[in-house]
Amino acid sequence: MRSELYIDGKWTPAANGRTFDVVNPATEEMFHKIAAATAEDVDVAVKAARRAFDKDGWPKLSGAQRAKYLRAIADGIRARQAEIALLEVIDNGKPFPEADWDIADAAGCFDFYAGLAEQLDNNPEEPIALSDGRFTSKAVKEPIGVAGAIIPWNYPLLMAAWKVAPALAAGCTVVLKPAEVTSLTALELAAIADETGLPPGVLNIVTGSGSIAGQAIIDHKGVDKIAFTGSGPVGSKIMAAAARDIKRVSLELGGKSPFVVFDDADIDEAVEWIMFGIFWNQGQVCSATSRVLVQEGIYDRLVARLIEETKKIKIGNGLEEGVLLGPLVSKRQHEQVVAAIEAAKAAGATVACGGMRPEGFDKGYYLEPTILTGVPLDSDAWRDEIFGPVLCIRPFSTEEEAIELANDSRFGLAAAVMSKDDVRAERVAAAFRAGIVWINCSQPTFTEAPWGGYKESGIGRELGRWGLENYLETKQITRFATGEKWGWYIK
Ligand code: TAP
Repeated sequence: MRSELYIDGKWTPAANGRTFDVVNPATEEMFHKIAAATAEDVDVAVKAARRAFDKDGWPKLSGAQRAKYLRAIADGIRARQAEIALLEVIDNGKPFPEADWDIADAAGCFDFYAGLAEQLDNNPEEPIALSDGRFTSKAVKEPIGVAGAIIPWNYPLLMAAWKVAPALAAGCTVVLKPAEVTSLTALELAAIADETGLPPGVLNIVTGSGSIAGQAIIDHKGVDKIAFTGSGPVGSKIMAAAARDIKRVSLELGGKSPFVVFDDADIDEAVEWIMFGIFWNQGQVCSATSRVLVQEGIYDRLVARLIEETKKIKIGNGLEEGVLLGPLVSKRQHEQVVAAIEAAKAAGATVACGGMRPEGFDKGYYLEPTILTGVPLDSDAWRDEIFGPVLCIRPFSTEEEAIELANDSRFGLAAAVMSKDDVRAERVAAAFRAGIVWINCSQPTFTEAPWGGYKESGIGRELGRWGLENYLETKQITRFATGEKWGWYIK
């Protein structure tokens, strides 16, 4: 396990020698210490990234040359997939099969952006037709510069991949800060990148707290772009900080995503996707479909079936065979989710299932998968992100009412609809005010497709070609034909 910062191709302790503890959420045991970067460390990292961008030539490499590094990183991740997945489990708490899936996905993300880096070589410029024939013009794409990436703890390596892969593909250099509670696998990414011979300064990993290391990144004048995934309040702070020197910003924030189930849906299929939409990754998913709306005709039967299946979920240490729900990531997150359930009860909601620390789990940040009914529409439980395995479910009667309830949110990250009537499903999908819409499913995520939210769920899109655009500037180059005369001052 790595414990030092990775800056300018070297492993180094924090400037003041400070560290923070790494705790296994399944056992509450502290098992490691990692360097806590200071603002001084961030400054060294940003200067290394600047030099790698401005002088050492990373952006001048062809896309194909950068793609070679990205593919080598993908291979390096895959070669150590099980070992890295294990680190993710003891750091984050998620069940091993989910961690294994994430790590494979992270490798796939590097491969995907390697492909897009190569395509940059084929499409270096776009000719532009102008109204004045004496001029010719073209638009070219260029990397933005130094990207500061700040990521959360719910998909530690995968979130790192979503930022680092497109940034490097575009020709940017990166200073990445992982979440303090889950820094282990980002450091392994640095080790793998280092083994590929990635030039010093191209990728720098600064572990540490948001208030010190994160703040130093967003305040640094040498950073051209901030790419952030996390909570709304920190997203707001980042936009405000970025505004001071007009840094580019992309934000992927939270959600309170609806899942509308019509009464022609198959109940078992609906229950399967509802459960996947809220219990996968312990519900610590920005796009979790945490507000479920079920048409009256099947509401009672569906809720009964959902409770029956939810009670069967095997809870436990993510390393145990067959576990489908691990502990929440941290003591703080556990306390927040428990407090949200208590507030929902106080507001009049009924706990139809779960809501407690599971029996036999005295240690670890465990919580039963929870279903709340009768949740008032104006309560925090219905309106705010809980970020835990807590589902709010309520009935609706008409399509119009379902759309109105679904869209009545300050968020707009994702939404899902289930119906056997394809025309209706498409109509509802079109009516949702959300950046990601699933029909007859919830959560499947593909590296090729755009990811991001409407309203307070963020700005910009990650993944796919949109993810690459996040790290590119557009430059116009216009030429006045030799031999032509302008004739404004000199006739
Ligand atoms: P945040 O505080 O938003 O943390 C996300 C990242 O931002 C972490 O790396 C964090 O560092 C960093 N950060 C915090 N303050 C910062 C600052 N002033 N400047 C720069 N970076 C800063 O989220 P959290 O505390 O982990 O979770 C709180 C809530 O946010 C959750 O309950 C959940 O509702 C939501 N959340 C949403 C998402 C997604 S994917 N939308 C992901 C995680 C959490 P440290 O970890 O070191 O503090």
